[in-house]
Amino acid sequence: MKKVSVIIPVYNTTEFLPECLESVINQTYTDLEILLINDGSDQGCRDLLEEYANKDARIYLVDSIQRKGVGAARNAGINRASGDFVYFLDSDDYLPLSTIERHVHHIGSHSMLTGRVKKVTVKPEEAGEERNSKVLKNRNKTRLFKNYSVLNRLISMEFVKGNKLRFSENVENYSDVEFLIPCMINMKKYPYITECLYYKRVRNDPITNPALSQMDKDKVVRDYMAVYNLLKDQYEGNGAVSKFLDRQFLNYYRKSVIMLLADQKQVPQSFNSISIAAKKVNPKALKKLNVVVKTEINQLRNEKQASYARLIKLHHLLRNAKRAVKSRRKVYVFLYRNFFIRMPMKQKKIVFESFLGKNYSDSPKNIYEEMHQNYKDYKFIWSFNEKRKIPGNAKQVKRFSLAYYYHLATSKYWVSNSRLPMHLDKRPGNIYLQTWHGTPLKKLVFDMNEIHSANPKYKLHFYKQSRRWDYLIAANQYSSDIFKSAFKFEKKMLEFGYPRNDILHDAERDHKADELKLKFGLPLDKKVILYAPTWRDDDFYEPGKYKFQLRLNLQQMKERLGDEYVILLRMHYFIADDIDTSGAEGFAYNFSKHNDIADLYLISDILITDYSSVFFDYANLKRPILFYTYDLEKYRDTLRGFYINMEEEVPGPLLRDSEDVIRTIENIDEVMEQYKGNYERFYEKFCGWEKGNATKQVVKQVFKS
Ligand code: C2G
Repeated sequence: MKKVSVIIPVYNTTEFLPECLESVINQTYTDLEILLINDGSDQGCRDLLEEYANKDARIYLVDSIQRKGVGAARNAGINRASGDFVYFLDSDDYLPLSTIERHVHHIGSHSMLTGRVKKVTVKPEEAGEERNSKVLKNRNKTRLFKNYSVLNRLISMEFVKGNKLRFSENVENYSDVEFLIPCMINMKKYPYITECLYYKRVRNDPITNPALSQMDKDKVVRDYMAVYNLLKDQYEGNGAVSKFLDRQFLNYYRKSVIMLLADQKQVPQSFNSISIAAKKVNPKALKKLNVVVKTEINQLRNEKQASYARLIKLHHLLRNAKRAVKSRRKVYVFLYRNFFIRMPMKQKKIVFESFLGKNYSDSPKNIYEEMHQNYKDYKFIWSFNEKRKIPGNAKQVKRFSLAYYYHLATSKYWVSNSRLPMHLDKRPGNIYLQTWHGTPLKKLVFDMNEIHSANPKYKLHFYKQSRRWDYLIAANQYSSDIFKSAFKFEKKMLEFGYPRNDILHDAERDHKADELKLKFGLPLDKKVILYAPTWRDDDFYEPGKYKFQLRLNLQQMKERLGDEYVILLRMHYFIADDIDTSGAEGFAYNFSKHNDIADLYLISDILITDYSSVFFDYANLKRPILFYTYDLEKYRDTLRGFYINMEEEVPGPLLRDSEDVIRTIENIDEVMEQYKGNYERFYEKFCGWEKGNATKQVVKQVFKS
């Protein structure tokens, strides 16, 4: 059997290593030499490498205390390798178990065989039946080298040694190009193998532990220029390679450099390295360029930095204007970015928004109501998706309308309980109060390992959006501590409890509850159950539109509980499905579209929820809470993870099916007696700060009056 040297550079990828190494040591092809090249990793990572080296005799650890970069690590692997073939694998990636066998089985006398690199955010489901691989002999070489990567290529050692193939060592990025160019020159055929995958992990956290490709864009561009300059000099005499490099450079200029320079501050930083490279481009290669890019390249070649900066600015203005005409929203964003944010900022104007404009509720509502009664010299704007009936003299704007962008651009204060869009720029002097929308049970943002929800860039986007927050409200010490790590929040935490919960401590709350029951037309002689579940990350139609299947048997509940109770169904604001209450008329009422859940807390005698943060608020009423956790293991162990141990800490029973729920309600007093101790501890830890005056304290702190 031919031996394959699998070369794995490692730099602080502890969280990804087990999946990577397990996928190598369990390969169906066993004649492997597994070379772990430690590139100056921290002790934790090094210990894990040691552990694996002791676990499998085929694993060898090549140590470098100092970090030298992936190029140097791979070169060290080549020097150490004794196999007939080399195969490069990054330590945050992993392989289907038949990948190396398929390569060895099909490479024949070829110098290199290339398979597909598939980008993944979460572990893909194992494919059903394994399909056979075929070798496509003559793949187009430029296509083969389009991703500048040596990954998922089986390469004969003779070819590597014969052509002294090396990786660049003085750059972090694009160190593979120096290795690949001689391959392109010396290979007669460029065979591609089908059904032979390599899983390239797209790290969901480019802030805490970025992959190379997630590093600062200017560093990436500078590395590209360094590699281009090096190879242009190295292959000066080789017309074909030189032409290939020029074409690649101009593509890269259009695709990446221009985008980097959308931020004018980047021009002075990167101009020199790009100018040096541009001078090396053969003038003939400039012929097919459009006039704007051609002029830019000539400015670079003639080192005209000032006029180049003006030109690139005009380039982006025209580009954004051209893109803007594609949609009304883009026109508004263009006007917002180029005109509205240059208009005077009104010092006493506030924009409010709750739950992405979906309703008039939560802490922004309470803060608004406090202010429109006591701060008459302020102007109030509310952002909604649809017009709403609200008190006071606030101006309502439709979310994402022209007025929406105008008022956000010219208001000193923003108050929201959820994130505001990425494309809003924070003006100097803007004050952004993020009230957030609940004490977290489920792991949030940077405390989540895998991202199963619809947006793989969730962490990056969240990081950028939350950098604009000046104030963040925490309802308890537990939230304050968690928000600092989960959101990487370093600015002013407001620790007074939740403005939205003040009503739960209002002396008039029972009176208000009776008024509400009358207003909603609910029978006054019946007790009320509120069912308020949360959403499931992996069950969606599209981002923000989630599915939900009701697992409560309403007919049975009506039969067994209908004499004494009615039930209010309140779906999470992400749920797009309409809940079917047919057959439970007069018993089940759908309140998913009702503005403020706090109204429903007031009139409810029992809350049924699952992993939603609603129970932290409802506990302020010290009324029974039941947890209908029919998918506990999946939700806790796969989807999200929890900050507390539900079985031990929550103030009520965890129930697994509809029958459990009905029986528990039938015996609610005994059941709640069992949870008395839990409930007191829970109340102390999570509701201790709530005194009914959080709104006043927040307003005083933020609006400095
Ligand atoms: N909510 C609601 N109806 C539901 C569920 C939630 O009105 N059926 C409201 C409540 O105000 C709740 C908030 O939405 O506190 C957040 O809902 P969660 O179910 O906790 O889920 P999520 O939106 O993911 O927020 O820190 C808390 C987390 O951020 C969770």
